[in-house]
Amino acid sequence: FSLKETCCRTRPLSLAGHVGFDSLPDQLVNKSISQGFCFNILCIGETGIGKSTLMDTLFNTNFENFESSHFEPQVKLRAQTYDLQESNVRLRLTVVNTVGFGDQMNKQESYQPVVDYIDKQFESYLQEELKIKRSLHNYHDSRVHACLYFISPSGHSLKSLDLVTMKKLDSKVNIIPVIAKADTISKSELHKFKIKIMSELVSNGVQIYQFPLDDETVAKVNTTMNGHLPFAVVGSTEEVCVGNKMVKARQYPWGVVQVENEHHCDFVKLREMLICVNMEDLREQTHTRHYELYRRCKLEEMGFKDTDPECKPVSLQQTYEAKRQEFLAELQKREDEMRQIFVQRVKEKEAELKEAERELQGRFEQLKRVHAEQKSTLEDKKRLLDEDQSSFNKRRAAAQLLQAQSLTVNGKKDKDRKNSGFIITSGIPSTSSSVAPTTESDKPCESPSCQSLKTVSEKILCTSFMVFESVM
Ligand SMILES: Nc1nc2c(ncn2[C@@H]2O[C@H](COP(=O)(O)OP(=O)(O)OP(=O)(O)O)[C@@H](O)[C@H]2O)c(=O)[nH]1
Ligand SMILES: [Mg+2]
Repeated sequence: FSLKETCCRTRPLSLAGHVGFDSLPDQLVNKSISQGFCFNILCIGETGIGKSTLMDTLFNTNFENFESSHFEPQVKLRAQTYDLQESNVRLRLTVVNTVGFGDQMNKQESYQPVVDYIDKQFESYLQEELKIKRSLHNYHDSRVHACLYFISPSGHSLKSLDLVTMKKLDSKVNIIPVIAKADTISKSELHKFKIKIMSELVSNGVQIYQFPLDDETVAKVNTTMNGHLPFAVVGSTEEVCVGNKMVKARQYPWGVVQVENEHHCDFVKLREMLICVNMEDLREQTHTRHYELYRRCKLEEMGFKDTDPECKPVSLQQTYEAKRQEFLAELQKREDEMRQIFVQRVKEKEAELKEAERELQGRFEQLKRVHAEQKSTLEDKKRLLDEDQSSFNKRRAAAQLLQAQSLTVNGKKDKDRKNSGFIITSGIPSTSSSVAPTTESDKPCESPSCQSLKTVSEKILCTSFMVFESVM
C-alpha cells in the first residue's frame, strides 16, 4: 500500500476504556512551562512619545530606560532582553525601541533600519534552521512578535512617515497601532481621529494585525476589540490615590487620568489583547505567516522550488542537482566568454605590436638612410682632407728643401759679404734696401712662378732667420 492509500483507509474507532492520551494537552502545558516562553515587542514611535512609559506600565515594572536625543543622524534600534516571572511562568521578554525615529530632516530612510532589524532576526532563525546540527529548542528566538506603532495624538491624520513605515512592515510583523498620550486629546476628537486613522490605513492598503476569530472562546472579545483599534493609550507608573485605592494615573490640576480606567483610555484593552488573550497567536502568526513568507522568498531567491515548470514535485536533491548543473553551465559559458575575450585581446595586441614594429622599421630605415648620407659626406670630407694633407706635406717638403737651399745660399753670401766688408746692422738683413744687387745674376727673375716662389722663399727665409736668431 502506498502512503496515500493507507491514509485513505483510516477510520474512527471507539475506545473500550481509559487509555491516557487525553493528558496530552497537560503534557504540552507542562513542557511549555518548564521551557519558558519568549516574547519580543518592537516599539516604533517618535522620540519622547511615551514608548518606555507604556512598556513599564504594561509589564508593571521599571525597565532600563534611556532618554534619546532629538539629534540622532539616523534611526537606530535598541534591544534589551529581560527575564520575567509571573506565578510559575517564565517569560523572556525583549523590548526593542527605535531611537531617533522621525527626527531627521530627511525622513525617507527612517523605516529602513527597522526593516533591516526585523529581517536580520528572521535570517538568524533561518540560518539556525538550515544548520546540519540544529538546536532550535534552546535557540533564543529574537523574531519580533508584536510591533506597537505609536501614533502622535495630533487629532488630525496620520503622517506620511507613519503610512510609509507601516506599509513597509505589514508583511513582516504584526502591527498594533496605538494613539500615544491619549490624555492630550478630547473624547470626541479621539473618536473622529480613530475613524480617520483606520480609513487612511485601509485606503493605503496597510494590513494591521487583526485579533483572531478562529478560537471560539475569544472570538467575541476579539471581534469587539478589533472595532476599538487603534487603541488610545495613556502610560504612567505613578500611583495616585483615588477614592481609597492607589491607582496608576497621571495627575493634572484639573483632574486625574487613570491608566487602568476604561472610560479614560484603552490601556486595559491593549494589555488584555496583547498579553492575556493573544500573545500566543502573535507568536504563531510571526512563525507561520511572517517568517514563512521571509523563508519562502529567501529560498526562492536561492533557487529552491517545490515544483518544476510542469507542476511536478521536485525534491531538494533534484533542485540541488539542477542548480549545480545550471551553475556549471553558467561557469562554462563564462569561461568561453573569457576565452573569447582573451583571444580577441591577444589579436588586438598583436595588431598593435605589428603596427609598432612597422613604425619602428620605417624609422630605422630612415635613420639608416640619414646615416649612409652622413657617412658618404664624411668620407668626401675625409678624402678632401687627405688630399689637402698630402698637398700640404708636399708643399712643406718643398718649403723645407727651399729653406735648406736658401740657408746654403745665405751661408755662402754671408761668407762673401764678410769677405767684401758687409756689416749686419740689425738682426734681420734688409735684402731690399741695405743690400743692392751688384751683378746681373743677382737680379730677380720676373716669371710669375719665380715671383711667387720668391715671395714664399722670402717668407721662409725671414722665418728661418727668426728661428735661427732665437736658437742662437
Ligand atoms: N501626557 C502624557 N505624557 C506621557 C505619557 N506617557 C509618557 N509621557 C511623558 O512623556 C515623556 C516621555 O516619555 P518616555 O516614555 O520617556 O518616551 P519615549 O518614547 O520612551 O522617549 P525616548 O525613548 O527618549 O524616545 C515623559 O515625560 C513621560 O512622563 C502619556 O500617556 N501622556
Ligand atoms: Mg524611551
